[in-house]
Amino acid sequence: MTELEASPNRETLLEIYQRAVMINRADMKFRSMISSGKLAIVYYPVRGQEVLSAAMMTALEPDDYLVTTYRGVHDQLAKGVPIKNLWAEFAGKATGTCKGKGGPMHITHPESGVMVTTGIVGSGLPIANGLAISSQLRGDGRVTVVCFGDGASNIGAFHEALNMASVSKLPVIFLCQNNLFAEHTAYSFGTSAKEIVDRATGYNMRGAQVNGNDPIAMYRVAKEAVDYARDGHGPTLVEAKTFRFSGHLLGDDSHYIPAEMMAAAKQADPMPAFRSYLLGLQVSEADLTQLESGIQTLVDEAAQFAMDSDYPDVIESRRDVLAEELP
Ligand SMILES: Cc1ncc(C[n+]2csc(CCOP(=O)(O)OP(=O)(O)O)c2C)c(N)n1
Repeated sequence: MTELEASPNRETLLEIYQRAVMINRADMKFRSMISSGKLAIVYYPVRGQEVLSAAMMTALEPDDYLVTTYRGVHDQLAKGVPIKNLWAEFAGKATGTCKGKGGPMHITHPESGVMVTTGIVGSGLPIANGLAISSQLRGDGRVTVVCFGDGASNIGAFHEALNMASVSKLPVIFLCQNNLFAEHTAYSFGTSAKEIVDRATGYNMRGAQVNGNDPIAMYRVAKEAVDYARDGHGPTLVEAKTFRFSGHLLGDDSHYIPAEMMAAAKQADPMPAFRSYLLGLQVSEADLTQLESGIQTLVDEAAQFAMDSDYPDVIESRRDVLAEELP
């Protein structure tokens, strides 16, 4: 762990840990419910990327904006989407964040700043610019974070968005969660840049590269980028290095990830490492266990809430779609 001046204090670290555990337990619950046939959805695992997202979202204010992707449950939970409504939306139920009409790939919850979740790779970046322009015009002081993977940095929209954000000094953070694989494609197979952060230079933009699995380093980089944007200096491209501990989606056996690479990543699992670090800060084992079991209860209750909720009435499919509501 790095010990730097702008490091998060003990209270902030506990906040990050709490969010990371929520993500971790939710991810495991989704897997077990899908695997046992209780939930029939396409699921993009986030195990391994918990700390990165928890640290980034802790550096934001509740009304800051977030745009994320299909692999976004870590971002959404860390940003504060109520877990019961998130779970219900995943299950397509009327109590979901979008009344069951969006599903896992379209989680939207403006009350917690989650404005868009998209399944179209790279498409979130220009949308984030739009949100940032609105903040700039209104002078509301909000910062927008847009999350995407390493593969998305090869899409045209990435390059257009970085150029525009730099020209207009938009209050936006481009957070590339570099997990070294795009769908089933290794980084070096599809990405020309040695480091994604180097692409910031081409757009005369501030760039920062960080070990996203280190909560202290990740929080510091996140906070600096947030302060920079909020103070009117413009965007930052953050490349956070991480790893996903499973295939692209649940059911993908990840055979294309070299076994030794997977083993090394699991050996460096950020969750137990973070836990040990907190114990070293004189946080007691009893306090951590209590925190973890409290979160497990919330996750279990959210899953049950989703299962017990009704599916939307068929009329819902026609509501909120056209400007004029149909009778
Ligand atoms: C425009 C577009 N092209 C292709 C796809 C199919 N696709 C879905 S996810 C994905 C890989 C994206 O990888 P990356 O950006 O690294 O994100 P990760 O899944 O690793 O988080 C691809 C190619 C898509 N959804 N949208």
